[in-house]
Amino acid sequence: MNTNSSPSVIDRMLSIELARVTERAAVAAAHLRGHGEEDKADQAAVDAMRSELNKLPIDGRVVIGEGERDEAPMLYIGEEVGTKKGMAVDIALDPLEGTTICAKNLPNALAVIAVAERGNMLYAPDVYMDKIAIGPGYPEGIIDLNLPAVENLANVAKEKGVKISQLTACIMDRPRHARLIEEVREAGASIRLIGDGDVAGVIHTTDPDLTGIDIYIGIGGAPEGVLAAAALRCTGGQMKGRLLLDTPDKVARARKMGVEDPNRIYDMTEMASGDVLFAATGVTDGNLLSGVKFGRNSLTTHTLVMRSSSGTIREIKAIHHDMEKFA
Ligand code: VTB
Repeated sequence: MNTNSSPSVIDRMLSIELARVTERAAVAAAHLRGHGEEDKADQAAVDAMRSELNKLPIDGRVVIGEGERDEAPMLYIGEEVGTKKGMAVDIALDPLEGTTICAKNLPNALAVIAVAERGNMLYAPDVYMDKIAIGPGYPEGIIDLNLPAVENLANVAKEKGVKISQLTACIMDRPRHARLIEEVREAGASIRLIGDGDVAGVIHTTDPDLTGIDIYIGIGGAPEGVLAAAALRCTGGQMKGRLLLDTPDKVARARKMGVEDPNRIYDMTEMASGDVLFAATGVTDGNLLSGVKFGRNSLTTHTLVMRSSSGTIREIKAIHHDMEKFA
């Protein structure tokens, strides 16, 4: 059972509408899979997501987006989206999570969006976040960012009823994780090293039988942390995040966005609270979602749509025949 549920506040019709938004972005990016052009693929996804998002009957505000207004002309933080004739909501989005993955046509690039009631998403600056996450079914509080990796692994193994050597941790392949990787290997766990895409990495913990991932550990982008937290709110699971504010400038930027305690550890329910909707469409093939498939007279998308208030998780395989719309 999903223990993270919340009262239903946002119109549930919107969750299905969100699938259209991520489908469009995913298809736009998929046209450029393997082309080696990160920026071009990202821009295509941004354009597509933005035009679809602006059709939704919401008074939307982007809180996690493509960047600050001066660096991102579209879907920047603070941009108002939607028809304005609906509920006031905050939106976290990443039209192409894993631009490099897409450019190389490697697994798990996604188009992602999350919607919450206004004021219910953490306004995370574009800094790093230390993250740890596990899927549903574990007692509350068994992961702790202040504990060494080996202890977190031991706790998860004990609760799962397996040896540490039967656990797999997902970690991003970065020099900053050298020590963490060593620690996890010394503890005896297996590691899946990923090049990018830690939103997918966190989501993969929710279904270890399918993905082979039990726990996500490591430092990635804070915006991606909020998106991942929104997803886990819907699937169940646990996640903690701490912003890495290691310079006075970052502390000041975070303060401007309302972060008072720079060392605070956020629970997933503090990163995305209340009623949350989440949608992700696969761009490239992945462990949970298939990538966009271009057929002769149709194209196929695979999307996850979830809602925290009901805990419903829908997988939508959509066959689109109106190909010109996606050209
Ligand atoms: C991640 C990952 C992204 O950035 O959060 C990461 O999910 C963090 O930054 O796909 P670094 O690349 O600097 O480590 C991405 O890899 C790219 O946006």
